[in-house]
Amino acid sequence: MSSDPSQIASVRLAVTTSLIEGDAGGAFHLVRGLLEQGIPFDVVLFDVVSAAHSDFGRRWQEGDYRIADEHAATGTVETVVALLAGSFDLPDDGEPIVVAAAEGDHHSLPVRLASAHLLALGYRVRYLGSNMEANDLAAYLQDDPPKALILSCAMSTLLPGARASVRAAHRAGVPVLSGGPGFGPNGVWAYSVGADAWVASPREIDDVLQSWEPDIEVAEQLVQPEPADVLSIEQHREDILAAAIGTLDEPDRRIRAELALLLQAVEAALLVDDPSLVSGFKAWQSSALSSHGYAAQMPANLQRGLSAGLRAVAPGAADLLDG
Ligand code: B12
Repeated sequence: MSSDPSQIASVRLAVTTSLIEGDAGGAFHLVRGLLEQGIPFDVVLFDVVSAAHSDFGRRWQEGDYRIADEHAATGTVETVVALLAGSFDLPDDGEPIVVAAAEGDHHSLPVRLASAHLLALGYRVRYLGSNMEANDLAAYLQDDPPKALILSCAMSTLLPGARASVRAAHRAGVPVLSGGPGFGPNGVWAYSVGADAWVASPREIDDVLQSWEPDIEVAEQLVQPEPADVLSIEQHREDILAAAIGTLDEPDRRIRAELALLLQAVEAALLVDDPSLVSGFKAWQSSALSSHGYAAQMPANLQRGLSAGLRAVAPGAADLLDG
């Protein structure tokens, strides 16, 4: 059956209301109704369930809700996607696929959506969830290598973790198809961390898997060796952050967390050798701090403090941050 856009829009609105109320049963009932009418699974998954979550996320960022409301909505949508995914039998003859979020990435919804979509297409999907530790991932993939690892990364600050995940898959001889906003605009940083392919939407995964001819050695050749400043930051992280905190006037918990994130952005930019990652992150951080009521000079203070902390141990990183 073809999908009626106005019906899809009205169910999407009703699902958004269920998410606000934390009502997974109500949301599941609504989307099951669409499936029973013959609306395609991918339309229900992405244009209704995921889109309702995005609607909620937008309202959340505009400040209408609290952090706990976001957790409730994401938990509710995850339950709905898990229920949908759970209605498929794992096909014996489906092509084996493993789906996971990068090491350090706690965003599980994108991987749940990708898994449900691939299950519906008949793949034999193993879903490993968020923050999959790279060494454990390598051992798991080695035991029973799938056709590919589908790797998600939600934030560019997490690219070092994504690099560890890609390397783990390659050690096991498994190619990596990557996706998520963490890999940058149009996936610009996916290949710098060694991924074999990148797609903008989970809907494109199947086409790539059916047509690609990945070459792990070639993908690894595109990765530059880890810069010395990255190793130096790893060794001195606590000292760098302590020095930066010392330059600020009684920083609260949020500000300390923002400093650590800014340092991660610098590490990620060094890893992919792209200063625009830091400038993009600084712009996002300024607007996030301002919307949480911090003084206009706070972002510049954080940058100055971190630069001072970095200068002695990783001067190239300090230059990058100042640039
Ligand atoms: C839910 C959420 C969380 C939850 C996640 C819970 C869970 N169980 O998943 C929690 C609370 C854990 C969380 C934590 C954090 N989060 Co968060 N989070 C979000 C939020 C609201 C939704 C993310 C999501 O699930 N999106 C669903 C996906 C499917 O939507 P999408 O990204 O639009 O996806 C499209 C494409 O990008 C693509 N795609 C996306 N992923 C993938 C993957 C694959 C494989 C493929 C093929 C395609 C693909 O397909 C979709 C199109 O159909 C976003 C804001 C937002 N609205 O996106 C912030 C957001 C991602 N978080 C953010 C931040 C800063 C954080 C924290 C640092 C907050 C903090 N101070 O602690 C931590 C970091 C934790 C960590 N180390 O991972 C920022 C990132 C900003 C940046 N510059 O990078 C965002 C953008 C919010 C914001 N604007 O401030 N977060």
